[in-house]
Amino acid sequence: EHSDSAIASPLSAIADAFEELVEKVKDFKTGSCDHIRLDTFCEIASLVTVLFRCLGLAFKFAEMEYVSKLHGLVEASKTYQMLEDIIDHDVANDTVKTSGSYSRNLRRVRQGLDLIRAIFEQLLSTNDSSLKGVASTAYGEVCAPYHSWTVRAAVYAGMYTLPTRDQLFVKLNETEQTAEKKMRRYISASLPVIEYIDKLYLSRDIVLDW
Ligand code: 1PZ
Repeated sequence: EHSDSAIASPLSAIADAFEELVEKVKDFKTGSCDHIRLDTFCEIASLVTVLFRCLGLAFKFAEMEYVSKLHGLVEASKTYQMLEDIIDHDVANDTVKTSGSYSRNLRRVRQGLDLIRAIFEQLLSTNDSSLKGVASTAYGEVCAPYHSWTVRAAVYAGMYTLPTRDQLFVKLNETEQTAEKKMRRYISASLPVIEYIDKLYLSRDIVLDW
């Protein structure tokens, strides 16, 4: 039911969806929060894939990677109801960090959401007409420490093919002015969700260095 508005303004749809989701986690610290349903999380995480399409062919690989991790979680949602259920499943089977496991896919999707947050923060704090610096800083902060040397080299090489800042906003059906508020809304709403996911691991003594 979100589809018309999602096409007109993908950024609005993304910000709206995260704000709705964050309602569930905002009382996490007081212990009175609802837990996040896996199917709901997958739906919301799939909204951000429109952003990849603005980046050009060089980032097709990033899109395919992200979508494949998300697909694993969609499959899991047929069996497991809540985010914590997949982590408990992998803890019990000693597969938390195993390639392709639910917990590992969740960790990767979470890194993708955090990367978008970092990109938006960079876009708000610079006026560079090129996206290369914005993207390199955000990627270096959020994802590079956890990616192999080969992947990092490919990503940095791809940075030269990114559209310009203006082209990005045009593709998103936005202007600098209309995008600014929506990016701020995503930053505020995604942070508690990201923190919530991290706590699911940390509370089970899983160190997040991978
Ligand atoms: C406007 C600014 C544009 C910035 C573009 C920055 C793009 C960064 C692209 C990152 C590509 C990552 C490619 C491959 C990563 C894989 O090594 C890992 C492996 O996981 P494993 O199988 O070992 O568990 N895969 C991932 O981390 C999943 C996908 C991450 C992609 C997130 C991209 C989000 C980009 C948002 C763009 C707006």
